[in-house]
Amino acid sequence: VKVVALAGGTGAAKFLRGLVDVMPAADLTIVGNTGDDLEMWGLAISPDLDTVAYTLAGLVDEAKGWGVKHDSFSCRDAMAALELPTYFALGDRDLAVHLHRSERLRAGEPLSQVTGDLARRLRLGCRLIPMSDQRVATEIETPGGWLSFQEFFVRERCRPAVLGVRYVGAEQAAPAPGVIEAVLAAERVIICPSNPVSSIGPILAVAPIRRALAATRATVVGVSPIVGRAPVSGPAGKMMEARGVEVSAVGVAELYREWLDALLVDRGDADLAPRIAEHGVRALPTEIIMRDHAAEVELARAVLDVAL
Ligand code: FO1
Repeated sequence: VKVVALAGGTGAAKFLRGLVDVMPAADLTIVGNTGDDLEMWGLAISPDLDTVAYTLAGLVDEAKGWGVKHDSFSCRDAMAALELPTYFALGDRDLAVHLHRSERLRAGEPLSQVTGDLARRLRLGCRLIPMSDQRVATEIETPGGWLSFQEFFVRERCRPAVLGVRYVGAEQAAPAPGVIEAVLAAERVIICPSNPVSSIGPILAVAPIRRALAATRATVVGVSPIVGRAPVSGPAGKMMEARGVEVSAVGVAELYREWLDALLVDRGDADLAPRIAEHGVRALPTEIIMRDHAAEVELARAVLDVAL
């Protein structure tokens, strides 16, 4: 079965680690969010692509859910001593990827080519494609003005109120090579358990990707990143409120209603099924909290087993 997964960072990466245990990695194409990308110390950083790649390669720092395990931060300490910005913590080992990516982007290679090559070097076995080779920047409107995603998320620790969210450049952005073909050829499209506004939102903001999702014959299955009235992690709640949808699996279904066939929700949210059905989405109560690798595998199996 050919599978396409739309993915953000940590939650998606854990889910995908389960998925490659229950299907041939060669049949999987991951389309990654690049709305969180940033430049730091002159380097091009793609946090969500790296989180997915490090997690599938067994290199991720499990405690943080991003970065490389057992990393050191000597470069950051030296930057701090020079009074340079260090709010975004790049580890010494992590820097290898950013240095290499930046060098190739500067030489004119597209991000998709660099990412595909990195996936091969890390022996992921599946395809990892950024949503677009053009820059799409997620920005958050706060009472103090617009912030880049990482300024809001890391520097300001998600503290400011969220008044709005925009995806700068999405209108003009083309999907990266292979994205549309993969969606159209897929038998299953998975919307990973990621922030629907800041992780999946940027991918859906690229119009040809939206159209391909509407046209594909694949069964489109999502996993809710919201349990009860709160996100499993991160600022999805504030962002969904800014979007004017309820912070619950119902709001997730509403945001994805044009494309989604089924949504895996927490067992405790089973009573939301009729309201989710109003959006044309079938709710499937499941254990969706990934406490350990066995739970990641179980959740992946549940997503592949969905039959409508
Ligand atoms: N998240 C943080 O909260 N603080 C950091 O200093 C930080 C550094 C960082 C470096 C590389 C990388 O790939 C990810 C990093 N992240 C950090 C995580 C990142 O902000 C998030 O994964 C997202 O962009 C949200 O999906």
